[in-house]
Amino acid sequence: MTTSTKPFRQRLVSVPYLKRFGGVITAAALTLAAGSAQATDWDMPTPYGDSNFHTVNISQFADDVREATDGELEITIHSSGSLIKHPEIKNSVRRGLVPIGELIMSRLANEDPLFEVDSVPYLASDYDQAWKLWQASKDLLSKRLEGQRLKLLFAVPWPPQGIYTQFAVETGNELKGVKMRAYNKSSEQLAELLGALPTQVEVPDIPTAFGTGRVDAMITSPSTGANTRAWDYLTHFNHAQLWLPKNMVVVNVKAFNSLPEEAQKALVDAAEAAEKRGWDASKAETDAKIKIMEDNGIEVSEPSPELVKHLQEIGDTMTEEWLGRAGESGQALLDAYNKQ
Ligand code: PCA
Repeated sequence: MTTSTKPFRQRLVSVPYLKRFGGVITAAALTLAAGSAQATDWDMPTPYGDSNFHTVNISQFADDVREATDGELEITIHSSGSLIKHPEIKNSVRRGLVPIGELIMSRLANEDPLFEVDSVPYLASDYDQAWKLWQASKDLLSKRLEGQRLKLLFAVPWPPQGIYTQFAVETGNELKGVKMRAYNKSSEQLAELLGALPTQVEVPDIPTAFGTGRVDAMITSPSTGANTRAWDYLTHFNHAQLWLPKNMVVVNVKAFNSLPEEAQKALVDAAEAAEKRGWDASKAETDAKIKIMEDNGIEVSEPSPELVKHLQEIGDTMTEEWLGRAGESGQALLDAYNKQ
């Protein structure tokens, strides 16, 4: 964990919490005791690694905030779940253990199906559709988060999701009984409907999960495939373009409100720039990472008509099932999306 060396910094992480994570608390405790805090240090956990384009994007976001506030607001990124593990990031921000954090939106599917709308197969499977879906869902999702005293700063999609295997996938029937790595409710459900055996594995744990035989296949993007060196344990990538799940950056409302007005503005402005930059980076990432995989011997293919049909049928079942859970708000969201 990184500890600020600058004096007079105020940490919004509770001391027992820092202790639990083995942090050095003396400087922070002294600073608070001195009561002379002039600038603010924020710890920002993310589940993803340093080289990932999302992490590069939030690092730039942190730089922009530092620059715009003249160093008054310093955001320190803690990547790969090193400070807080993915399943705890949202609640840690909510409870104020950390003021800000990044997580994948669809991870909140169990508390509210609306957060999973970006992971329903073939509902929005290219960047234009994903953007429209985001415009149609942004206010609704922001309101839900506000109810938890969280402010949604921005959201950026991963490249379209596909299927990684150790053999060619022609119809999808080959996936029966295969141990499939999943990362949210939809990927788990999709794997089940394909007859595969899903297991949730966080990105930093992917190489070990393959190395130890916990999984033999995975659903993810070209981005995560290349970042986790898929070629070390897999041979095929089917670019099925199922959905584009989004990461979001949320901030604790109390922490946000405690900032001086200029810093609040700096944060919101930097967030707006980060969202735009992130969407562009995501688009560029798709082709760049597919090329890296091909260069490393992964056979990349487009889905056959049989596979598309199979996946679309599953997509229809999942859309219906999702609507059943999401109810009227889900229908309103779909209507707003279809009007875009
Ligand atoms: N990478 C993340 C989320 C989606 C993606 O492309 C993962 O595989 O967990």
